[in-house]
Amino acid sequence: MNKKPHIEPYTHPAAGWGALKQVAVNLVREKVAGGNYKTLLKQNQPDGFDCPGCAWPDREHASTFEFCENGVKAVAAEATSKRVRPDFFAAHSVSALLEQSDYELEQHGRLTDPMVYDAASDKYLPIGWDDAFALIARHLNALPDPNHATFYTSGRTGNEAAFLFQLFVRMYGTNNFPDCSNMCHEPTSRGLPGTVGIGKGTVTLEDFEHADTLLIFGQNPATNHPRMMNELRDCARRGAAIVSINPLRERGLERFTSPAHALEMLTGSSTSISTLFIQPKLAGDFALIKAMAKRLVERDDEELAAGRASVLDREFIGRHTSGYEAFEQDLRAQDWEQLLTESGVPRAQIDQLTEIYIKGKNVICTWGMGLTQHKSAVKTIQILSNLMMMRGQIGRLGAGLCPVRGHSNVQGDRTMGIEEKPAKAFLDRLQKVFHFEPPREHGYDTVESIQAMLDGRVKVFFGMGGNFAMATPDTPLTFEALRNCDLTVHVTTKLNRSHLVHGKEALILPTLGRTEIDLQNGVPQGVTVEDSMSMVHISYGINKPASDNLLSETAIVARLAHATLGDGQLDWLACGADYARIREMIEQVFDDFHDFNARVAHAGGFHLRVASREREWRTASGRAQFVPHAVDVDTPIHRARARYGERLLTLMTARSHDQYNTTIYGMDDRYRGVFGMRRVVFINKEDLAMLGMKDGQYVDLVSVWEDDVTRRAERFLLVEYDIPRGCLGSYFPETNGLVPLHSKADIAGTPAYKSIPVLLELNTNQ
Ligand SMILES: Nc1nc2c(c(=O)[nH]1)N[C@H]1C(S)=C(S)[C@@H](COP(=O)(O)OP(=O)(O)OC[C@H]3O[C@@H](n4cnc5c(=O)[nH]c(N)nc54)[C@H](O)[C@@H]3O)O[C@H]1N2
Ligand SMILES: Nc1nc2c(c(=O)[nH]1)N[C@H]1C(S)=C(S)[C@@H](COP(=O)(O)OP(=O)(O)OC[C@H]3O[C@@H](n4cnc5c(=O)[nH]c(N)nc54)[C@H](O)[C@@H]3O)O[C@H]1N2
Ligand SMILES: [Mo]
Repeated sequence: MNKKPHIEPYTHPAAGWGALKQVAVNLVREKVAGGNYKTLLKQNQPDGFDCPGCAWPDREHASTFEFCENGVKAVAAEATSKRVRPDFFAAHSVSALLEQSDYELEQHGRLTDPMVYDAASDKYLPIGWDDAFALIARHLNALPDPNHATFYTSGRTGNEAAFLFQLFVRMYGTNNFPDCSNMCHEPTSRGLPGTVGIGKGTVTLEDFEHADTLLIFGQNPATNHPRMMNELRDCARRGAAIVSINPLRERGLERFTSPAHALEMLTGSSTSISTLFIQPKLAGDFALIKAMAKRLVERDDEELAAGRASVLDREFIGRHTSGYEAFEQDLRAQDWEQLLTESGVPRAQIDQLTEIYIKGKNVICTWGMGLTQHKSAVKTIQILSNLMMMRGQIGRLGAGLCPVRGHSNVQGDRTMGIEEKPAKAFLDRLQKVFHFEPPREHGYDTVESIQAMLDGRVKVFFGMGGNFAMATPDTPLTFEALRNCDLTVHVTTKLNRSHLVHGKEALILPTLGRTEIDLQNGVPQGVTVEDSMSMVHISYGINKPASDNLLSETAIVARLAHATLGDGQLDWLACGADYARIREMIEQVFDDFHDFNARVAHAGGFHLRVASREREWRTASGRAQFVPHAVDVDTPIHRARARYGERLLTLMTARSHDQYNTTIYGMDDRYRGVFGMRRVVFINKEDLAMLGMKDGQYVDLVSVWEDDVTRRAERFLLVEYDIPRGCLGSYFPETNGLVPLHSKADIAGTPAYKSIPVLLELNTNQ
């Protein structure tokens, strides 16, 4: 395991034995307590717990191997036998801990007790739970305006805790709900309502069984959603056309051996996944999709002129949509040259891709962070849904839109009201059910919260999970923002840097993970989650909690609300003692959750109705909406390139195979052939030549922005890679300091983590 860092191109199919070997490695490394191996067999089973890994749904009758390598890592990380106890903090000052890497910090294990920061000794000291809640309540109640506090949520929080959290925060008086979604699929959530009326995907797993064509945009499922690979494999075996659209030739999207299929493992056979691999420039997807739409119109003209059937679904367009004519006019007026330049995809490939799309009777398009973390992300998602609407590929069996979410309950948290721009109808309902006046003005999202902390407009930061300091952009500025607070609080399972970059006063509140038994008054409680395809199910932990002094997230919210607001409006402690009570409250607020307790008791849970899936369009016009958009040709990247010429490159930051967001499990990125290191930057061969640099040299990455700040990330190894010219790839969070706080997606505010204009400077300490 401790081989020297090296690059070694991966030539095997993704998953397979390599993945199973990693499973064993993780169990050993985490010293998972003996009994806990059974944890893995209960993962994503009808009577087990929901995997905290990702938001991909589960087959109802999952095989016992319906866990995946990276799910195992997530579970093993939680089930570790290592502990961070008060004596650990007694031995390490905060300044000393700050010297450790993110990897080291997480490796110390599970937090066992609530801790409070002591400025005199620069150490965290134990504190009782009641005292911790009293401290937070004192701060919150002393603020002149509830908007001076901000409440972050990372997407692992279950529905019950999330619902109670938003209710507490709104009763307290603010809509300041930054969340990980702001950094993730926000452009999906903001883009889709404008076209199909609702910001969620329209497919279920059943649709994958009927699809004959899949378009996979900007996603690396072999690493980030390994269970999706089984779906892709089955589609490929059935002869479906699968096209990957990704600047990097991701190995997992080429060939795959399923660890869930014993025969494949034994015979060493694998399935070829992608029929076609299209490599646009970074952020070139908008132009590419627009080019497909334009080509579709041209092809339609040709077919009609030849007396053949239209390649558009004119019936769907006529009956279900609005705005098609203006959209088509815009496509006709669009200059081809611009589309080719901006997408970086040759005309022949665009034609080929469009033919595949036309041939598809049932097309599903999926997308991940490759589409959302760019300036023009909202437009991109809108034009993608418009492309699908042109052929009626939404709202019928085997076809539709499939945004692939990240955190296991990020979609559910949003459904529950973790939303800084809540809908009026939702607030009206809260008001009616709970008899209080909810705040109406929009709150701060993630980037706005950072700015508000910097400006002193926010003085209290409360984090329900996550690693705010490292996941967000402009790292030094974010650190300054957190340090500017009077109080920072983190509800968390493990130690991370956010706990060390703290306000004047600070608390660490340790919580149960989803794999652990959650007893309230001696009764085991389940928590519900909603996956990426709107399936809601209940999850019961099966492991003994990491410490006797942990509280569940729900109990933490209940006791904090009790301490801050008292019981005048709601009996908070009673809610925290029986989660079924919270589910009853949820069903009063959301019609879709009727009979919640009864329906969720059914194995496999239930599907939340997604109106667009049934061709009910909740848009202003009541129809699915075509929205013409121009190609952006004056973005910060364009302007930087005008200034620096071809030396200016665009950097994207993605996940390695050995990390869960800011949690680094190990130093390898197996499928991309990187071993024992993370500070690498993938670069095209011709760009190396153009810069006069060589594979194996070290460089500093310097981002270019329209302010006077120098943002630099030092000493990255150049790795020649199959990536388009002008594009670079690296990992997050090492590179987050390069992302300017105000470089973000229009409308959605998502940091443009995959569009960073950078220059490379040789690092002379070779
Ligand atoms: N094991 C593991 N699982 C995870 C996570 C994890 O960290 N580890 N994170 C979870 C979370 S929160 C999320 S959001 C998901 C993320 O899952 P993904 O959406 O797969 O996220 P990324 O690793 O950021 O990689 C995105 C892919 O987009 C490609 N890409 C980059 N820029 C562009 C572009 O401009 N156009 C196109 N077409 N492609 C581009 C990259 O090459 C990469 O293959 O995974 C979830 N699951
Ligand atoms: N440069 C760059 N930056 C990015 C991205 C990128 O692609 N590039 N991706 C963005 C995306 S998509 C996302 S979603 C964000 C992720 O941002 P976050 O959600 O804030 O970060 P995570 O790394 O997932 O959080 C990990 C921490 O969560 C805590 N934790 C784990 N399980 C639990 C639990 O059950 N309960 C509680 N309370 N805490 C728990 C642990 O302490 C762990 O340290 O990062 C974003 N940042
Ligand atoms: Mo995410």
